[in-house]
Amino acid sequence: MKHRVETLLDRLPQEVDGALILSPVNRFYFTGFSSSAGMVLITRQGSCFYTDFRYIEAARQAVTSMDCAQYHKASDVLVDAMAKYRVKNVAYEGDFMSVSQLDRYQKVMGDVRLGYRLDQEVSELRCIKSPEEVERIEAAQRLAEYALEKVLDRIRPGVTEREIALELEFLMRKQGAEAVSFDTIAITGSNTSLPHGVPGERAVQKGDFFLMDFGATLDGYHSDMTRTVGVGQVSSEQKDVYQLVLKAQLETLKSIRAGKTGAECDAVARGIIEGAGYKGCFDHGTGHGVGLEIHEEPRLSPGAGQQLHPGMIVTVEPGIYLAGKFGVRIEDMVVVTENGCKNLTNLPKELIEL
Ligand SMILES: [Mn+2]
Repeated sequence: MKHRVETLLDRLPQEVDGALILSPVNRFYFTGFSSSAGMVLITRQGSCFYTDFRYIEAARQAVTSMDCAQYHKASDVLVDAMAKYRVKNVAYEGDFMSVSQLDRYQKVMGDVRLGYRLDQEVSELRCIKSPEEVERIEAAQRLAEYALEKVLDRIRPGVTEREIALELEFLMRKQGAEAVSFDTIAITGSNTSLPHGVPGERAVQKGDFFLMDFGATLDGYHSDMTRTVGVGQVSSEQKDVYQLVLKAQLETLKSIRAGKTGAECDAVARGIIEGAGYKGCFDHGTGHGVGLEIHEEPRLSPGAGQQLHPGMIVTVEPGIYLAGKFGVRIEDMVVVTENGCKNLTNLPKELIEL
């Protein structure tokens, strides 16, 4: 955590004396402590985590990277804090603060200027994962895989989407997940053509696809995977589409390595899918970063000019969606290395016909 604080300070322009961190996810990133209320002040003269009565005792035990102090309201301590750490120009999270919140803080702080947006610097820090962060994400992924392997036995004609979604969530939580990464997608039949379909009362039928996109959260870190399976024998059209998505996914995985841009990797999947005549049937990005948030930098999408670096974790999740018929998506999570990538997803991807 100390290293993160120092790296952020190194990256901020010289004329900025400190950083005011208010978002829960970035507070957790810099302190390792999770709370619904708090404020992190990082400065060149020292750093402090401020929180209220509900959290202060736990924070004092958990936060080792900086001082801790109690407040009733953040606005009560802002002026003194800025004076104590001799801050005149403080960076803030432009992506997080609302216009009215920024206004309110600026009024309270008087002469101290909220003069620099630090979103870029924090995002660049967060998207390179330390070995410990990779381990946590892998551990979260193992929980999701455990759930999927168990739930495959339950997917049979008659069972509903909601039942499978709940079962996946129950199994992940029972195995130790602190939460699900996002609203579980477990859909079947023609619903599978909805990339973010919502599980409902629809029942599984023979010959349909069943698509599951889900993940677990562990120690604050997320996992993300998608598998599409056949319920009994599927049609030759379904098979062909599945094989094409799998090919796009495998080729994109092969293309990933440090130095490539997100757009270059995205173009591999898009080229294969559109080249086979499915233009317009794959209109979301090929992948995204995963970490303390389920969707974060970097992106694998058209126009994503950012280069990949070792330690970045991204998903690779091409799909083909045929409205009113069916859809297929296959998603793994990988960590970028110097010469390629390491797949953090262990489950097979060959078409399963249950
Ligand atoms: Mn995803």
